[in-house]
Amino acid sequence: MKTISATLLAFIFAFAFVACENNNYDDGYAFDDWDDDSDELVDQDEFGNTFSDAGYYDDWDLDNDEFIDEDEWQSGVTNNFDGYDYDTYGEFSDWDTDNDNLLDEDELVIGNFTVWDTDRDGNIEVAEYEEWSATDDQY
Ligand SMILES: [Ca+2]
Ligand SMILES: [Ca+2]
Ligand SMILES: [Ca+2]
Ligand SMILES: [Ca+2]
Repeated sequence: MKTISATLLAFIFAFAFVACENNNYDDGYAFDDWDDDSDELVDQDEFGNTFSDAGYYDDWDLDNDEFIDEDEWQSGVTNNFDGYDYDTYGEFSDWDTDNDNLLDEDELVIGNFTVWDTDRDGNIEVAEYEEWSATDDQY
């Protein structure tokens, strides 16, 4: 019983948090907003949380069918990453790790994280964040 109520509480909290974050949808996000534990690093969990809360998946999903196909991925990459390097960051098939020809939210988060984490050490540092946030208006 204790586990259930704790889970429920976590759910309610998460829901309230998401609802609150959505109010800031158009304001853009600073590095500190992504770095939940303020250790000057954004790990993949922190990245995924803010990516979801900000509704970026919906931005990539142009026809709102809850999946991202190759055309939508192409548009997203072009719009978000000025000078995207396909050799370095991968083709659609590299992002689509389960090979179903669609990107779910996890695949989109990991793909984006990999692009941002330029030195591939598993954390986005401030310099890496600024590298991409300087070249686009969205993130
Ligand atoms: Ca952190
Ligand atoms: Ca879609
Ligand atoms: Ca997939
Ligand atoms: Ca890094």
